[in-house]
Parts: sequence; structure tokens; C-alpha cells
Amino acid sequence: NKNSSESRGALIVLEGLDRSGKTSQSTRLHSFLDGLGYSVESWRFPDRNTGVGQMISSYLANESQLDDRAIHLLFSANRWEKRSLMETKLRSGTTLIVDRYSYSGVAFSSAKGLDIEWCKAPEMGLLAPDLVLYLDIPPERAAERGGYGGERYERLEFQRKVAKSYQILRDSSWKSHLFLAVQQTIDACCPVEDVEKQIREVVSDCVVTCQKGKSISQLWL
Ligand code: Z5A
Repeated sequence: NKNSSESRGALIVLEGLDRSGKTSQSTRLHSFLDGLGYSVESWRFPDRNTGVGQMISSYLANESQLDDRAIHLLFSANRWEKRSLMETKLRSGTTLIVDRYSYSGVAFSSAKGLDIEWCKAPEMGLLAPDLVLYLDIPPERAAERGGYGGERYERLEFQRKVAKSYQILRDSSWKSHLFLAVQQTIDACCPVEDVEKQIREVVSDCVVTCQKGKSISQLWL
């Protein structure tokens, strides 16, 4: 077992459009790290199990209507309610693989026209990921993967806007938050095994760096 009281786990976030392969790759990465003897857990946002998460779930299923800013703040609150557990897990040596995080929050809400800086503000003080894996795929290619479900944002037109928002974040403002230092763009169009290989290459380094004592920082540094 590679845990010790001094070493901490890594916070690894997967981001990307709907159907970019985040769930598939989280599962594979979990098995990989588990096989190497690391303590690892898979998380996802929204976490639909909390009270806030149930409000989000009903909104996504079109069962309730909410003001764009109200739902944005709920997504953020859903991360805040998990923040302290997240820190406890990391400090006790568990690596967390998180499917969507603050970057989804900003990309999806700003795709509706909300100001990016306004969207970022409630995320300030959440734990900063050690690595953000952006699974890069054109919206048209993602849409070909088995079709979308019936949730609110699962439409090609909206996914195109989200892709643009992610691009803006990756090109500009994220740079000033050291996003480039932790962000890795993964070509998500290739076969599942190839995407998995690209991810393994960058994750191993990150996990070791955290184990060696890299400090935990906060958004948006
Ligand atoms: N949202 C928000 O607005 N604000 C926030 O703060 C947060 C989220 C956190 C719910 O997310 C919505 O909430 C989401 C963003 C918004 N809306 N949208 N869009 P969710 O997590 O519940 O839904 P999702 O992220 O869109 O998950 P998904 O549909 O499950 O997609 P995925 O996890 O990226 O992909 P997958 O399930 O791994 O794969 C999809 C299919 O493609 C599947 O059939 C696979 O077998 C196939 N696949 C996967 N990889 C490949 C490759 N490499 N080649 C070929 N086929 C593949």
C-alpha cells in the first residue's frame, strides 16, 4: 500500500462535453490506480444524493424551472457541501477522481450568457485540482456517440456553445489561474484504450508529486 501518514492523495478532475467519455475514463483510471495500490475514490458533480443535488437533478430533468443564476449557485453549493470531506480524504491519502467540477460550472452557465467572472466568484476557495484532464472532442463527434438522453443541456446547439465557453476558458482566463499548469488536453476522439493511455501518462506524475508533499491550494489561484 502506497499510503502513509505524510503523503496526500491527488485531486484529479475530468472535464469535457457531454459524451466526451468522462465516465468511461473515470472507471478505467480508478482501476489503474487501484491496481497500483493507491487508495482511490470516484466522485462526480453534480452529486445528486444531497438535498441540493436533488434540486439540481430535477432541474436537469426539466421537472422544475430555475433562474439561470439560481441554478448556477446551486451547482456551486453542491461542491461546497462536499468541500470539507474532499479535504479530509485528500489529507488522509486518498486520491479523488472527480467527474466534472468548477470548470463545468463556469462553462455551462457562461454558455447561457452569464458573465464569466460572475460565474467564477462562488467557486473561489474550493480546493484547486492537481490535474484537470480536458477530454477534447468536437460537439458533432460527441453527439454521434449513442445519441443524447433527455436532460436539459443535451442538445447539439447548446453543446456547441459550451465547447466555445470551455475554449475561451482554456485560451484566456484560466491561464491567469495557473490553469495551464494543471490542465492537460486529451484527444478524446480516439479509441477508449488510446484515451486511457494518454491519461495514464499524465496521471502517474501528478499522483507522485502530491505524495511527495505538494501543498493543497484553492481556486482560483
Ligand atoms: N453541469 C453544470 O451545468 N454545472 C456544473 O457545475 C456541473 C454540471 C458540475 C449533468 O452532468 C449536467 O450538469 C451536464 C453538465 C451540467 N450536462 N450536460 N451536458 P452529468 O455528469 O450527469 O452528465 P454528463 O457529464 O454529460 O455525462 P455523460 O453523458 O455520462 O457523458 P460522459 O461521462 O462524458 O461519457 P461516457 O458515459 O463515458 O460515454 C458516453 C458514450 O460514448 C458511451 O456510450 C461510451 O461507451 C461512448 N464512448 C466513450 N468513450 C468513447 C471513445 N473513446 N470512443 C467511442 N465511444 C466512446
